[in-house]
Amino acid sequence: MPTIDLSNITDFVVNEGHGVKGLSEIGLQKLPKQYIQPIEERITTNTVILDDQIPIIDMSNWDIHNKLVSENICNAAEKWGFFQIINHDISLEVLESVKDATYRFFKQPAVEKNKHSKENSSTNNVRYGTSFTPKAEKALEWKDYLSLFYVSDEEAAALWPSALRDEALEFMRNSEIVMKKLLEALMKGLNVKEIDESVLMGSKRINVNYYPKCPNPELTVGVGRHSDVSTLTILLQDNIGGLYVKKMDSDMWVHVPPIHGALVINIGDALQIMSNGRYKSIEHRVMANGKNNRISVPIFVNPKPTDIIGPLKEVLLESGEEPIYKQVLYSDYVKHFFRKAHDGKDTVDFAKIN
Ligand SMILES: O=C(O)CCC(=O)C(=O)O
Repeated sequence: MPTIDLSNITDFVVNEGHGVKGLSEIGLQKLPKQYIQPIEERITTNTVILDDQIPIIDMSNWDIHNKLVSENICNAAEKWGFFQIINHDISLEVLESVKDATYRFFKQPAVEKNKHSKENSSTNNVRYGTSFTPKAEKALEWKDYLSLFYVSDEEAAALWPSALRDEALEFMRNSEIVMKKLLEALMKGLNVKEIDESVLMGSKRINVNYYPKCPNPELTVGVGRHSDVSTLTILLQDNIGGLYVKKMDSDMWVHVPPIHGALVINIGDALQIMSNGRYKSIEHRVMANGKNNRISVPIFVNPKPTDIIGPLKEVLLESGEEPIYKQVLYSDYVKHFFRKAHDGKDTVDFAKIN
C-alpha cells in the first residue's frame, strides 16, 4: 500500500493516477478538504422524494405493443427525461461481462491506468481520469473514470485497453439496436417521419465509472449536478444505488433504484434542443457511498462533432412554435460543457435564443 503525503493529494490522485480508488484503499478516515462540496451541492434526505420514481418501461413484445410502448417512451421523455427499460433484449451475460471488465480495468496498478491519462495517452479518444475537470473545479468529485470515444472497431482494437475492450464493444453493439428503437419512437412522437441516424446517433462514447467507498459520503458527491450533452444516454448501473434525478419543475430529487437487468435511459441536451424543448434533459447526480464501491457504464449517443444541431424543422412546422434554441456546432457545445465544472442545466443556455 503506498504511503502518501496528504499535503499533496491532488498529485497522488490526479497526476500519479491513483485516483480516488487509490485514496480510498489506503484507508483514509476523513474526507480530504479538496472533496468537500458546498452545502447546497450535497445530497440530503430533505431534498429527496421517497415515494416517487422515474417510469419503468417494459420493452417486451415491442412489435405487438409498439404503440403503447412508444407512447410510454415519449411521455417519459417529456415528463421525466429519464426512465428505466426492462426486457430490452440485451442479455444479462453482456451486461455482467461489461461490469466484470470495468472492475478488471480499475483493479490494475495506477501506472497501467495512467498510461491513458490526458498527459500520457497517445490519443484524445481514450481518457483515464478522476473527478470531472479537476483543473476547473472548486471541489472535486469522488469518482474515477475511463472514457472511450468510438471511431471504429479497428481503432478500438489498437487503442482501447485490453482489460475491457471486447466487453465494452459488445455492450455498445447491443445497445445500438435498443437506441434505434427508442429514437424511432421519440421521433414518431415529434412527427418526424424518417430518423436521421447520422445526426442522432452520429457518434458514440462509452464511459466506465468507479466510485470507491468514501470516508464521509455526506460531505461530497460522486458526480455533481449536470445534464448530459448527448442525444440519448443508456446507463448500466450495478446493484448499489446512488443515482438521483431531479423531478421536473421542482427542487426535489428522486432515487433511481437499481433493477437487475434494467438499463437507465435519459434524454440529453442535444435531443432537448432538437425537439425545441419538448423532450427534457434532466439534471442528475450521484451520491458517494460509505459502505460500498459502485460502478456504472454509460453510453452517450451523440451527434457528430461536425454536425450543426438546432430545433428540427418538422417540430417547428408541426407545432407552429418559434425556435427557442439556435443552430450550434455540436463540437462547440461539447467544448463548452467540458471547459467548466458541473453546473446543473447551465450548459443548455449556450444554445438558447435570448
Ligand atoms: O453513475 C451514474 O449513475 C451516473 C453517471 C453520470 O451521470 C455520468 O457519467 O455522466
